[in-house]
Amino acid sequence: MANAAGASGAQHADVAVVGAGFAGLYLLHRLRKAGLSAIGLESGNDVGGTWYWNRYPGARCDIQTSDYSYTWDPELEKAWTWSEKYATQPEILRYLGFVADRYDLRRDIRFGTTVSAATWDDGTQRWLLTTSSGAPVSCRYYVMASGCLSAPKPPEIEGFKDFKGEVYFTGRWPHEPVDFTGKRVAVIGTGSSAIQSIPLIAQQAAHLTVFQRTPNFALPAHNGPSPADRVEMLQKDVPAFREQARWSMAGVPLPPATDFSWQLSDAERRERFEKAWAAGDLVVMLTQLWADQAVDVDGNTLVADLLREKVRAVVKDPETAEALTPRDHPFGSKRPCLDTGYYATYNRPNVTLVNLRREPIKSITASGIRTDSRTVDVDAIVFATGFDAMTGAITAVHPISGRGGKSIAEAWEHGPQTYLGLTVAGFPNLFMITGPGSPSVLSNMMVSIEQHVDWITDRLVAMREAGFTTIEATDTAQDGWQRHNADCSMITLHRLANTWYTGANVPGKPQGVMPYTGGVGPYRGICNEVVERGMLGFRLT
Ligand code: FAD
Ligand code: N01
Repeated sequence: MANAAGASGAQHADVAVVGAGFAGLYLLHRLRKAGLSAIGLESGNDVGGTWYWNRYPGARCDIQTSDYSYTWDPELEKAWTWSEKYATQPEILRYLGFVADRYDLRRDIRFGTTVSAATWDDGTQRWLLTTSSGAPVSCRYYVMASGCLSAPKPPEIEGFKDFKGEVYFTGRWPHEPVDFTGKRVAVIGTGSSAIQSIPLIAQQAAHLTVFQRTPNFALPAHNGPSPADRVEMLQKDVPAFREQARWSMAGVPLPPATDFSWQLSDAERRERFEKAWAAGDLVVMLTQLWADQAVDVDGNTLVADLLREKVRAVVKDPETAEALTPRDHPFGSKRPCLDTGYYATYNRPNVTLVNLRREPIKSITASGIRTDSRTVDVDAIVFATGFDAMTGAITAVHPISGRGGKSIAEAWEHGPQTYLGLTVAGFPNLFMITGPGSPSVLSNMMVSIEQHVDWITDRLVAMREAGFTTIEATDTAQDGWQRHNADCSMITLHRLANTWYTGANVPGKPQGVMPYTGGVGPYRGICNEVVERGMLGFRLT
């Protein structure tokens, strides 16, 4: 619990936690249990983070909910049962509300409060956070649990403000019901958010026009009850299942395939592929086919070709099928999507695909969207245009001013620099949950979030016991971590795609593979080793 406002008018706490999503909630719980006072600061009016904001039709998780759940309390695991293999946004939000109630977390959170700036004071060795409402916050430790996909990308399309109809952002969907019945609707974008919402919007709208710049790979979710084999595997030994996930590459306990593509016949490869297709699971398709699928272009092309066949098998119009077929990036180098009836939607008479590679958007007008070759008048535009990912929510706090007054924006001018994706040299006592340079979005986020929350809380407790009050990464350690990240990213194919993983989706953003590509298990081992070797790479005072 935080102290009331002090003489300076600031509210004092040991730790300020920005964000009340999966990360912020677990962190608040752990800090409280450790006897540290904490205050949560959240822009939204309730808990949930991603699942509070992304209320668009069809929003679901794409990691099976058996894996996409908290694992830190066995009693909590027993107290909640998911209704589906991939739960809907309302169910995940209910789960987070249930957790907040069960552990009485809301009382430590200031909702409707955005942190707008943060300044380190060398004299007091504290951070002072400026907030959009209420008292500023003075804290010893400042943790950005602010999300990797929480800052929607502003639409950079000319004329956006001229449109007179309804405007929606998938990442800021209204809380009130939205009804497209009888309306002409445009969706801009064909990433995961669009691919989930398009089939449902098409069922309601009089006409739906999808504006696609880059087609994505998408697999059928085959949603329904959790698969029996997965439930059995989990129930047989819950702690072992969770531990295996923690030491896996992607945070899901499936050992990757070890045969190489060239060791398999065409028939064997097809058999494995069809099995993965039927499984309706991204992690299965990304890791279970052959060992070279994620690291070698030829091994990857074999998967990608089979996936491309599937588009042609469903979409009747050959020109539309070709436009929907991804050809510009290896499978998995960009986040693939999980869909329910996505491709079949393009066989509906009320759906049109506009291929922006052939006819780019020129502008948005008062009545619709103008491309190089036509104007499409609509009543509503849905921007499914994504996020300023991984760094957007951090740099939106401006300035975050560290030692000597240097801001994070300056320190990251050429791209994010971190030590372990957890800390930044020159910014003492600042931590990020799933920050750039950690496995983060390349994993089941639950595993990565819990590992970061545990690591940070354990470090704060150890520091308190040893009488330290500040912790800061050294420049040497940070430089070394950057080099290691770059080396790892040369092994996978992520560098071959223009994606939000690399910053390429935001005009002007420095580019480079932002998440750590070495896997969550190896990463966990490194974080543990840092501790075992006396906080290697950190200066403690
Ligand atoms: P968030 O849930 O993003 O919460 C961060 C919170 O911080 C937000 O509520 C935000 O309002 C708040 N905040 C940010 N800046 C400030 C500020 N300056 N002041 C105050 N508050 C602030 N991951 C998976 O592993 N599996 C999935 O299936 C999956 N599905 C996803 C589906 C969607 C639609 C999206 C967008 C993402 C999905 N993700 C998935 C990633 C998802 O973001 C994480 O799994 C997880 O929910 C992140 O939790 P978090 O607490 O770290 O961040
Ligand atoms: O965003 P995206 P998202 N003009 O960046 C297009 C997670 N998630 O919200 O590719 C025209 O993927 C852009 O085109 P291009 C998941 O990790 C998970 O869909 O840049 N088009 C692209 O098609 C996911 O990866 C789920 O050429 C423009 C789209 O908009 C991440 O969140 C569901 C444009 C943006 O796609 C982000 O997904 C939802 C412009 N000016 C999200 N600007 C699950 O299923 C952008 N685009 C669990």
